[in-house]
This record gives sequence, C-alpha cells and structure tokens, in this order.
Amino acid sequence: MTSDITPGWLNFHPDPSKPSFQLPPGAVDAHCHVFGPAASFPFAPERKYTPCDASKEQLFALHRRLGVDRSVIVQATCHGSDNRALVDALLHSGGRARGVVTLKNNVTDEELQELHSAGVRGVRFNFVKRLVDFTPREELQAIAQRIAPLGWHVVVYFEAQDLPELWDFFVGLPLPVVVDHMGRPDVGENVDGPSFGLFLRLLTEHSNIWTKVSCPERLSLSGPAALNGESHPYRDAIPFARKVVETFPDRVLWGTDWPHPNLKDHMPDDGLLVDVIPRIAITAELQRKLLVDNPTRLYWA
Ligand code: 0GY
Repeated sequence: MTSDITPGWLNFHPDPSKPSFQLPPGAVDAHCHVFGPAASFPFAPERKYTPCDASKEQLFALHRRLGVDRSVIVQATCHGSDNRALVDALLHSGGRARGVVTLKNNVTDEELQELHSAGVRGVRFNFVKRLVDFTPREELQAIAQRIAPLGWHVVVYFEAQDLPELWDFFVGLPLPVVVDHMGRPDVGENVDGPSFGLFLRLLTEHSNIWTKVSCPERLSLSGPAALNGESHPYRDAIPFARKVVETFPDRVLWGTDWPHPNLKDHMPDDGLLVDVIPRIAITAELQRKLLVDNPTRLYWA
C-alpha cells in the first residue's frame, strides 16, 4: 500500500536523542500527525503527497522518549476529510490525546457528537496551495458556525504572503483561531520587519487568535548545524518564536510536527527540537504556560 511514497520523501528520525531539557509534568505536543498505516487507513484520493506510514504506536513511543505527557493530533492533508486514523489514535490514547479534524460541510450533528466524544476539539482549515484544492470561504464559514456551539476552535495553516488576503476571513470567525507555525514567516527577514509585523498585529488586535511556535526546522534557513563548535540548531527561527512567546504568553502552543511531512533537506532529531524550547521560552513560567497551561485550557477544559 505504501509503495507509491512521494519520491524524495524523508522518513522520520529512526532514533531521536533523549532531550537534555526536561519537559514539565503534563507537557503537551500540540501539533503532531498520524499517517495510516495505509493498509488499515488508506490515504485520500485527492492527496498531494503520499507519506511513509507513521502509526499511533510510533507516535506514542516517541512521546514516551521525549517526556511528552499528552498530545493534539492534527489531521494531515494526505488523509483528506477521512479522520478515521486520527480518531483511532485518540481512542487508544487513554484520554491523553485530543484531535483537530478536517470536515466537509455535510457532516451530520451525530458525527460531530461522535467526534467530540472521541476527543476532537477543533477543525483545521488549510490554505497552503501546494497541499490542498481551494474550498469556498462560505463553506468554511458554515463549518465554523456548526462547531462553535461545541466549544471547538479552528486551526489555520497558511503562508505569510497570503495573510493580507485571509485577514478578514480570520477575524470574522466566531471562535478561537489557532495559527500553525507562526504563519510561516520568512526567517531571512527581520523579526521587526513588515511581514512578521502584520502577523503580530493580527494577534495584538484580536484576542481570540492563538499561534503555535512550532516548526523551527521547517522555517529555518540556517538549519540544524552547529556554529563555532557550539550547538545552535535553527538559530534564525528562534527570535521569531521567542518574540511571540514573550508578547502573547497566554496564547501560544508548542508542537513537534512529527512525522514532519514534506521536509526536503533534512529530518530533525525530535530530541533536539525539545532542546530548542528553553531558547524560545526562557523562564520556567513561560515554559509552563506554553507547554501545559495553554494547551490544557484549549483542549482539556
Ligand atoms: C504540517 C506541515 C505540512 C503538511 C501538512 O496537513 C499537511 O499535509 O500540514 C507541510 O507540508 O508544510 O504542519 O504538518
């Protein structure tokens, strides 16, 4: 079933290091995925890539190694709106995983209730053009109206250059909105520059907007390399994440993004990603908010 894996696909790290940074009790990985296994949970016909299998057992084993206590599994586009692999993972998590699904607007109230009982608390709208076909905004609006009474939120994924066009849609949504990967800034630009400034303005002006300070490995141009013999992985992405954590300490989440879909150059060591945390949240209080308090409020309240 997996023989058509996208050429050049990088598998997740086979043996991540044990992090030096000890995660606080109750720490949440608020952005991770499961892929298949395709033999049990086939990928969607409309997918733009075919990944390797990345099962719930492998995800849970990674979390034990890293010291992650709970997780939020986010529907990846390779599964379209077929959320069965994700729901299966939630049901086998012993209440330690919540989910963010993809929905079509013909979902029934009964299906929504079942998803809620399984642990789903949000819907993802994906605007990254290489990943999805266009969905009319009215359809997304209708879905948002349906899920608002359940106390769910919307997770949005887009690229920085598309924020001006998406702004009105986001600020018109009647529920919390969580932005994946800090809106994918160009970290070659200045953290105080106009592009990231627009993203910061979105959070400043709209208190229902949250963000994940995830994916330094995806955003970084400098990569995982050491500098002058010292370890400085993803150093160019750090100021962006740190700025967000310090400006909006109560509306930030952290996640691994395991199994790291569509990375072209290198596959991160997930232990190293945990060791980046104290560089972006430099006090114990900021770390507790980022890793425990904020995700608990959004997903386990
Ligand atoms: C991520 C990033 C990516 C993929 C997806 O759903 C997805 O396929 O989100 C990406 O390719 O940038 O958050 O997993």
